[in-house]
Amino acid sequence: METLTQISPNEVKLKEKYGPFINGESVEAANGYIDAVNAATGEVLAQIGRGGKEDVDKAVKAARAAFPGWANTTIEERSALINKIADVLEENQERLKLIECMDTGRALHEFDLDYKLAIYQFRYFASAILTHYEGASRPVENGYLITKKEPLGVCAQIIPWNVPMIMASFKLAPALAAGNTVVLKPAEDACLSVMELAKLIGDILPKGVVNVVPGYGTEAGQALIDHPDIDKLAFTGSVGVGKLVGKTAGERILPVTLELGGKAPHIVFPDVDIDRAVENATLGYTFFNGESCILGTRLLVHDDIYDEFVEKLIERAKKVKIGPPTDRSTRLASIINKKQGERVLNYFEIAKQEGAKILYGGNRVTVPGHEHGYFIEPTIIEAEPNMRIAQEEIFGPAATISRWKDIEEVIEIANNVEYGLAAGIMTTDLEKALETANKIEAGSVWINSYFNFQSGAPFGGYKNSGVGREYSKEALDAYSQSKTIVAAYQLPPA
Ligand code: TXE
Repeated sequence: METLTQISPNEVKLKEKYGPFINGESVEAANGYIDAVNAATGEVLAQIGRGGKEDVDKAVKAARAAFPGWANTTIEERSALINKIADVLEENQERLKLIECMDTGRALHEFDLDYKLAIYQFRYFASAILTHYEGASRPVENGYLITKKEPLGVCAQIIPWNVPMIMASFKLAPALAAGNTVVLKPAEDACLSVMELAKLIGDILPKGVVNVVPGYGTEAGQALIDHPDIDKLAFTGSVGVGKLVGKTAGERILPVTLELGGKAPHIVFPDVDIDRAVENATLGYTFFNGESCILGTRLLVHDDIYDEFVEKLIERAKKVKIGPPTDRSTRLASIINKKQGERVLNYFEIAKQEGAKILYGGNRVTVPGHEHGYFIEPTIIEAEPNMRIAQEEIFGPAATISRWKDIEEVIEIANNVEYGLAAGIMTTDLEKALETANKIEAGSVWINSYFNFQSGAPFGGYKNSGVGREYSKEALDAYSQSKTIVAAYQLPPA
């Protein structure tokens, strides 16, 4: 693969303007446009619609009008069409990866995983829908009982900027498979690949089935969750906005799926091969540029190997190549924007004030030609488990590290956070690993291999990490409702 350091918007043939995608076409945004910028260089890549009430209303109306037709397609038809979405994503993936790389500032090589997961997601739900809703009926006295699954209607979905295509696929695939129509609001900070996907989907699905309204959270996002004609809310993002979405769902009695933050423990037992464990731990806290809720950001290392592990972890951190996002050899690139970059750096200051020790990193670095970007060193912080730096989501390439001696004690530490999205365990003793995994309060636990995503494996959080599960048949249930029909052969005697 060619090594590129910088790509111009022309090379990936970006459009100048991406208005909201409504009823099968890109339309003019009612409230004008905002700049989509290259996170690392600051270059304006394109204009995206500044979605507001009017655009959201049009999108919901289009989704509502498309709903009966889509809901009445057979599962075989829907399956075939969703597979076609996977096909076009596959065909267009190299271009979309470049677009997303520039838009988010993340290293290009990472998008191989993002797009693999996104494509799998559409394929998985295209297939799962064929077997999930098998007919169920049974005789009852003087008649029959039938249970059936029905789609919910118009789903409002809001996604963040860190992994746009993964997020779009997690939201769209199960909703469409279950027979719903959608209004999706991607993040204002990175949505170009999703706008491109909308166009590709527009060539496959009937008009109005998928609508995408870009824009700010407080404008397009708020207008979407407040719209009176939606039937389901699905959100991935911060806990703060998640609570707002949850509150709206509660007030309006709408089903809701929330995927919020994380602060995953990564527990290292003393029996591990230290070099391999260091590799897995490094991947676990630096991948996705550190901007992901599933990262293993709390390293809990057994006392017996702690010193050697720390030494090797630092050596490994020194080798993580920081560079231009579009260079395929780069392993760590730019944080999405100044606000998030400053937030990460501020956490390092908080850590120091709390008495935590920065063992390596902690600084912003400059990459020539990319001075706009926030490139942050992989950062290792020795901290007490109750310090803010070890409790709050940093969303940057940083991990805290602390030692443990007793297994019950480390499980308590692992669970003593508000989050419960993911966790990692490294050991050669499978019995110990499974026993520990059982006691960990997290939706996903990866043993000896961080980010071991598998199709069909429910993904979601315990505690403040959210409500509901994606990536599995459970998501089909989250986008459907059951109806029970009890039919008697005849009226009871008068
Ligand atoms: O999130 P927001 P931000 C965490 C991470 C990060 C922090 C802040 O710790 O540092 O959140 O990130 C839309 N009504 N995560 O500020 O604001 C917004 O436009 C409706 C974890 O970017 O939650 C975007 O599309 N929508 C996370 C989406 O919500 C609103 C991924 C997420 O943005 C809205 C991202 C409103 N009032 C950040 N306000 C994860 N779980 O992976 C904002 N939005």
